[in-house]
Amino acid sequence: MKLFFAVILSSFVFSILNAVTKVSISGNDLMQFSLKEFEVKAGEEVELEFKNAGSLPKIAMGHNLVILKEGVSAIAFGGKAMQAGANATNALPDSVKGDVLAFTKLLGPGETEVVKFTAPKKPGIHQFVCTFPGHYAMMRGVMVVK
Ligand SMILES: [Cu+2]
Repeated sequence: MKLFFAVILSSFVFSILNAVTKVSISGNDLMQFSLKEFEVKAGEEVELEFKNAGSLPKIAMGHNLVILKEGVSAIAFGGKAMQAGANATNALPDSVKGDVLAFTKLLGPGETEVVKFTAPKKPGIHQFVCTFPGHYAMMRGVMVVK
C-alpha cells in the first residue's frame, strides 16, 4: 500500500515538474503575427513554436520572434537593433541580445522553429517583436507572465 501511494505521489510530482506551456505563433507576408498576446505561468517551461507562414523569399520577408526582458519596449528595441546593424540576413545582432529573454532564428517561408525557455519567476508583461528590418513597426505583441 505504501508503495502504491509512493508511485501515485511520484507520478504526481513528475507531472508538476514537467508542466509545459505550449504556444504556437506564425508570421505572414503581411507582416502580422497570428497572436498579439499569450499567457504563461511564472517559472514554468514554455515551448514556443514559431512558423513563417508566408511565401515571399526570406531576404524580403523573413521573420523571427524575439521576446524581450521586462520593461524593454518593442519599438525602442527594434530601433536599437537597426542601429546595431540588423539586416535581412542577421536580424538580431549579438550586441543587443542583453535585452532578450528568448528568440527564434530568422525564418524563411514555410520554416518552423521550436524554442524552449523558462518563463520568468516574476509576473509581468514582456513585449515581443520581429527584428527583420522595418518589421518592428507592425510585428509586435506581449507575453503576459501570470
Ligand atoms: Cu517579420
